[in-house]
Order: sequence, then structure tokens, then C-alpha cells
Amino acid sequence: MDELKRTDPEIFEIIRNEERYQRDSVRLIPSENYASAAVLEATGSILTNKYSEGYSGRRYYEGQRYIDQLENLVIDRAKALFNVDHANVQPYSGSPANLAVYFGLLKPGDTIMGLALPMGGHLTHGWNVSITGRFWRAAQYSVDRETHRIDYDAVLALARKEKPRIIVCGATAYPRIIDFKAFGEIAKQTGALMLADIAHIAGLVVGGVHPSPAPYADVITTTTHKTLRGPRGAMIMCRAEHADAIDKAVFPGLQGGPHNHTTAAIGVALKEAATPEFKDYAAQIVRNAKALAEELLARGFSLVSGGTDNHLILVDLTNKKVIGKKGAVALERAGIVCNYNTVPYDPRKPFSPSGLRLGTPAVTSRGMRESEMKQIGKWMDEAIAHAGDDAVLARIAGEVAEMCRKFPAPALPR
Ligand code: DSN
Repeated sequence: MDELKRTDPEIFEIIRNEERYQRDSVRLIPSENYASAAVLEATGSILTNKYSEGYSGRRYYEGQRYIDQLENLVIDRAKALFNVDHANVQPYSGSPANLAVYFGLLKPGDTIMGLALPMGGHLTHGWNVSITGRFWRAAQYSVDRETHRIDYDAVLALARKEKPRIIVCGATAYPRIIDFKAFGEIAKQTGALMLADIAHIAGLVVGGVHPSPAPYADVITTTTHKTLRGPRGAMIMCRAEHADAIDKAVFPGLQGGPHNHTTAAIGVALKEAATPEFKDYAAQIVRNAKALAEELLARGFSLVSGGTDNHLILVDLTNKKVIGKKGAVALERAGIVCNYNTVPYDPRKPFSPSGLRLGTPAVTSRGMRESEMKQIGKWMDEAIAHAGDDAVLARIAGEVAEMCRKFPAPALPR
């Protein structure tokens, strides 16, 4: 980054500091990862210079010979990898992608039925502070109070009552396998469309460690930067019959020119995700999450649903010395970065809820395995037990950084 250093030393320094931070900490935010050097090179390329509103062969600007080639290639990769009829690779990120689906397929006032945000859903699945819960009518399902799992009979009963135009499945804080086949049957029985938002688990789906929604869903949305390990961006994939409506909703419905540098980087990530090494990576993410969950359980932590099937763990800190935000702050000071999160039926407020959300995509990208997860669980236990003790937290942060040095992060300087 020599040019950046010369032109703008302040921004250069901030990026360098963030690099060191990402290098020396254990990053357990389940929606984060380390993109490869190839993905970063494509993101930082001259493709950012080009405007290309429209779609391949139908653009509103001249000079698209290479951009059309690029977008077609990335679309083909997405279709092959996810086994879908149609892919739109232009959405700027996950929320605009979901908005485009509703804008394209619903009428104002139609009902969206999704998993409630405090139960592990996403704002854009119809939650009331999001445009998706205001512009459209929303019905929200929950997880079971005892098992913390989706109760598919309850979802069917709610769908029969609320008659949604679209049923959304997918989550940001659900540690279990989502039964896409069951959602497909519920949608069919109630005459609803099915949207699978696989943002969190896209890498697990293509890696073969989570079932794919492709045989059942009308539409699939995903971000590209979580378990899929690409750049910040998103894709919408759908059955052929919805292709036209989805494309029109993205452009000109919601967006202007696509971010071609991002499109290129998504293409690189899709190529990487099609390799046998990526399958191993996806399987290791899940093994690591299970190992971390086991260690935490052995140390008396209470886990939502009792464990995990995927990349994510939701810890209920109610029985511990510190709760929610205070716990996340203590861990961060110990070099372990996660986020506080609601747990199902949380009696506390969203700004300092009872839970912590953990995930293993980023640490697995560094090559960490089960024994490192065990060590991380041990540090977490110590940091939570000594949340107010600066000396203990600083000592753990030093040990964390020492371990991190043995596991160089993709694309970061050693
Ligand atoms: N809510 C973000 C997350 O899961 O971190 C994604 O939008």
C-alpha cells in the first residue's frame, strides 16, 4: 500500500492498525471471515472505474465488452455452484437483496412471514423496525421455548392463519440445521412463495455440510462475505419463472450501477468455493464449532438449543458473573471478539441482552482446529469469570496474540 501511505497516511495508518487487530485477535463473529488475497485484489481492481447500469447485452452505457464477459462468467459460476436456474449478482448487500425479492414478487400490503429477530431471524425478514415490516404486513414465527428449535408444525399453523405471500427461512443466530424441505412443503400447502436467506450458511451449503434449499425454494438470497468467504456483496438466485421480476427489482427497481469490482471478487470466491479444499474448510468450520460448544458446556456455559450443528453458537450468560454486552466487552479486552445477542425469549433489552453469539468461520480460515477451540473455550471461561480484572484480561490477550501468530490469517501480513 505504498501509494496509499504516501497520499493519505491517516487512512493508511487506520487500515494498518485494523490489520494488526485482525491478525492478533481471535475473531468469533459468525458473520465475519478473512477473504483471500485473490478476492481482495479483485475488490481493489480498476473495475471500480466502470459504470454499467443494466444487464449483459442490455446496458445503458457503452464500453461494456469486458464487464458483460465478467458478469456472465460470475452468473454461470453461481448457477453451477448452487444448482439454480437463475442468478443475479448485482445486489449491493444482503438487506438490499431481500428488499429486491419483496419488491419484485410482492404487492404493497402482502404478508411476509419470517423468523422474529429476537429469535434469531434478520431485520429484513419482516421485523417491525425494518422497511420490510412496515411497508409490508409481517407475521413472525418463533423457536420453541424449550428446545430453541424451529417448530415446523407451529410454522405451518401460523402460515395457515396469516396466509403469507412469502415465507422466509434463514437466520442470523440459529445454531441448528434448517429443514428447507419442511419449509418447502409448508409453502406449497399454504400457497406461499419460499425465500431461503442462506447468508450465514452459504459456505456450508456449497461445502456439503448443510442441506441445500435449491430443490425447494422459489428464491435464495445470500451475502457473499460470511462462510462463503468472498467480498462484501450479495446474490439472488431463483427459479426461471421469477428471473425477470427479480432482475427488474434489482435494476432499475432499487439500484443503479452494479459494483463491478465486487462482482469480480464474488466470481473469485465462487471459484475458490468450488474446490475440494473448500469442502474440507466447510467441514472443519462445523467440527470447530462443535468442539468449542463442547468445551463451553464442560465449563458450565448454557448454550441455546444445547449445542450446534453449524458454524454458530449462542451462549446464554444468565448463569455467569457477567451478562451480554459486559461479557462481550470483557472478551474483547482479552483478544476474543464476538457480539452480544438476544437469546430466545430474552427478558433483557436488545442493547444488553443475555447472550453471546460466536462462530468459527474466521478462525477456521486461519487453520485453527479442535485443540485451539478447546483453548479458546478455556480463555473465554477465564475472561468471563474475571471480567473486571484488567491484569487477567491483558494476560489472556497476550496469550491469544501468541497463538494467533502460529496461524497466519489469509491475506494479512505476518
Ligand atoms: N446481522 C448480520 C450478522 O449476522 O452479523 C448480518 O446482517
